[in-house]
Amino acid sequence: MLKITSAKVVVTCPGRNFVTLKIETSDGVHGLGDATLNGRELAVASYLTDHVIPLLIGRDAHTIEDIWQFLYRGAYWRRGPVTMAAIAAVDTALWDIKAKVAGLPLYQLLGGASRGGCMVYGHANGADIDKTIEAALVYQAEGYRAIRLQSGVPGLSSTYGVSKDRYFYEPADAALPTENIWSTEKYLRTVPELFRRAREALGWDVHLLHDAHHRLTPIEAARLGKDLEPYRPFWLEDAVAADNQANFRLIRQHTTTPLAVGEVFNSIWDAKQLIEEQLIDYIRATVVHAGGITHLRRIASFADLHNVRTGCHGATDLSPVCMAAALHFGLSVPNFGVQEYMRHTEETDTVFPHAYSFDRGLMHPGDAPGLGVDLDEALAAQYEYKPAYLPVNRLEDGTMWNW
Ligand code: GCO
Ligand code: MG
Repeated sequence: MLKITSAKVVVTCPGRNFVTLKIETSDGVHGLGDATLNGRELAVASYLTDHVIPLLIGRDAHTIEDIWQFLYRGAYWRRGPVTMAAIAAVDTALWDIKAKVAGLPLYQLLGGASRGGCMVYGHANGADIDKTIEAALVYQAEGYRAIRLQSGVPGLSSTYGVSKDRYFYEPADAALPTENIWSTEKYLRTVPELFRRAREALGWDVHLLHDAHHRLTPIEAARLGKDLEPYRPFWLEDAVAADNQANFRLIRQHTTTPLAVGEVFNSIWDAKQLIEEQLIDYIRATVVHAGGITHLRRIASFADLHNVRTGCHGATDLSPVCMAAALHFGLSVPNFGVQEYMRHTEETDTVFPHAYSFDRGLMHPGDAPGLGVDLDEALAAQYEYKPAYLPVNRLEDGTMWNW
């Protein structure tokens, strides 16, 4: 038996907030799990410290599935982003430990590599179409095979996906939520033109993606999907909120543009109808927000039966610990689609030294035993937690809308 002897939560803010669980064992081997929930970080930190860590001490670190079931069924209050991020952190840390004990990179325990690397997409954005294309050309020159395009919308002073910095996009930018103004009409006039111009400038050999960030109604999303068809997008992401999974039926009936959704999903049940009815093409659920590697594998296996491929969320609010886990998972899973990759800042990368790397549009988790990521605790302690919220959206008449 490999006893869990201690566990602790480290909250650090090297440019942005991260919550990390560290589990230690009787053999001196430790494991890490990401528990970051953007804008609600301390809720997960408390859930872990006050309600989960006391349950872990003395358990066998090798019994990953049993501990997952214990934390899921044993909470009685199932699911939800806070609970599932906490379970994910435990699960990821335990996989890290198991792989370190085996002396193997985690992907070897998940069945081994199914491909040479994971195709990733980068984020090209700009205040207008010209600037977005300019940014996309830089990504293309760097070897990216897939690029997400987001552009400012004429008449709107700010919108989702458009960054103040050329390379780093950080939407959780204020101690209280910033208010953005949204107009679907203005937005729907801009995106097809963005894609037309992008195909002209970038050609047809690169995959182009777009995120509508939950702002459309199903019929509006159907129209956008149709308008984008001539430019063959890789996917249209989060066209509508999926609280009601049946929303996607209407979109599906009208367009062949591939659909991706699920970065906010925390369980297989959030995606059951979407997958079973083949209403989507890519599932965006990721390690930290969907119950860890154990649960994400279950979602991916179910998706595989229905021709749905993975497209894990990989924004900057997911720490390098999650990124590493996602790459081990992505390298091994048969129905891998693409992995999102938003570069972390240098400060973040130094707090979390890691073995994963980027080469000509593909990422590899590296061959260090375990996840191949560590946490420099002394450095982490120098970056104190800073409250930060994601923005909110209002329509031009003041009505609250989805951000
Ligand atoms: C994406 C996402 C992010 C989210 C962010 C919220 O596709 O990468 O939509 O940009 O907005 O992760 O915390
Ligand atoms: Mg998104």
